[in-house]
Amino acid sequence: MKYLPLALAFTTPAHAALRFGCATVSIQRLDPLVEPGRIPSAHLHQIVGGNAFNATMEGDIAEKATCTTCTFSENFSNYWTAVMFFKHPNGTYKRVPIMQNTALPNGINGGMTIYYTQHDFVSNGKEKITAFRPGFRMTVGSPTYNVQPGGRGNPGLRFVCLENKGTRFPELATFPSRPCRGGIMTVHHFPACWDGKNLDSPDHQSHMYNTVREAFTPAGPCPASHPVRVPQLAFETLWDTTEFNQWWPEDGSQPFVLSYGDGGDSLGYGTHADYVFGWKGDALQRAMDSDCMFQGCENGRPLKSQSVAQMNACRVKDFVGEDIDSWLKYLPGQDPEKL
Ligand SMILES: *[C@@H]1O[C@H](CO)[C@@H](O)[C@H](O)[C@H]1NC(C)=O
Ligand SMILES: *[C@@H]1O[C@H](CO)[C@@H](O)[C@H](O)[C@H]1NC(C)=O
Ligand SMILES: CC(=O)N[C@H]1CO[C@H](CO)[C@@H](O)[C@@H]1O
Repeated sequence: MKYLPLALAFTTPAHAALRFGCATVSIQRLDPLVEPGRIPSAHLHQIVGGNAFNATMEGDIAEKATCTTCTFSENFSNYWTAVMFFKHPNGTYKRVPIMQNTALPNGINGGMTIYYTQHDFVSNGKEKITAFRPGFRMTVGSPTYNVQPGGRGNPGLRFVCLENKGTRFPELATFPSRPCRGGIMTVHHFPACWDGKNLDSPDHQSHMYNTVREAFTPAGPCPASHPVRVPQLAFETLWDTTEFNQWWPEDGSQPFVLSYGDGGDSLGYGTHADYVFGWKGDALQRAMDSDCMFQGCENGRPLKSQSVAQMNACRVKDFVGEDIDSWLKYLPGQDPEKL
């Protein structure tokens, strides 16, 4: 089968853009950003990146990790999202497997595709892109959004009904309303305007400002309150929903849910993602200042990279130790007898 290019076509690779795969480092109920220190956290996450991921993460995690599941080998950021489940008409839940994206090296175990772009895929918008600093963290979206927050919602948070792994359009604000032949992709674009001062904020969002538009198209200018343009960070996760299409409910209702229970009637508006910066030294700044594109940034030009086997070998201990893979009566964390 022939796949379409992963991203929009580009002709002049004049400015830096990072795109790389990260294998799953852990799937468990921890959330060091929103619920620090709580074991287990309220809902399940899929985490990729460095092995310093833990219930509590403070300071510069690049100093604490020893490996990462991402292509770029010495830089230990963590990236996480909710996990997708299928709700069978018989009322039980099954975790949806994560599959590898197209255009990445073969054999990556689950995980996500991570992007750090400048303005879009073809230019830097003639602006200096300032890398995140040690200790920086942020979230985008919120599990509490259970209605459409006006218009088409946050244009950076999208679902794609895949015909195959290369399908990118249309981008949907909600879970697809029909079975998708090639699975479902979730996309999380983070805000790219920073206040220039705070590494975090009480809601993990107000130090950032969102000018993001759909589908990696150029974002608007940063406002005076958040004047510093940082890399445009985005995650893509491909969920292999195909084995569940045979059980699509007869009443036509949408059967997929995110791990905090959003989906079904609330359609997935609560989709969200989290980021903790963990590149060592000035590695990300050097990449953003360079002209490298995608795989062209690997092998020391300017970033050191590692093999898929090394990526897959990095792991975080399971601190929670609960069953997440059987047909479950409740989503992890939602058994009323254990709340
Ligand atoms: C994770 O946190 C626990 C305490 O909650 C600590 O004992 C452990 O050393 C930490 N692990 C890592 C890899 O930082
Ligand atoms: C629900 O359906 C699945 C798939 O057929 C099956 O494996 C599971 O045991 C069923 N659970 C119940 C409670 O019927
Ligand atoms: C891949 C990459 O950029 N690696 C860099 C991570 O950070 C260290 C500095 O501690 C650099 O030496 C690596 O080149």
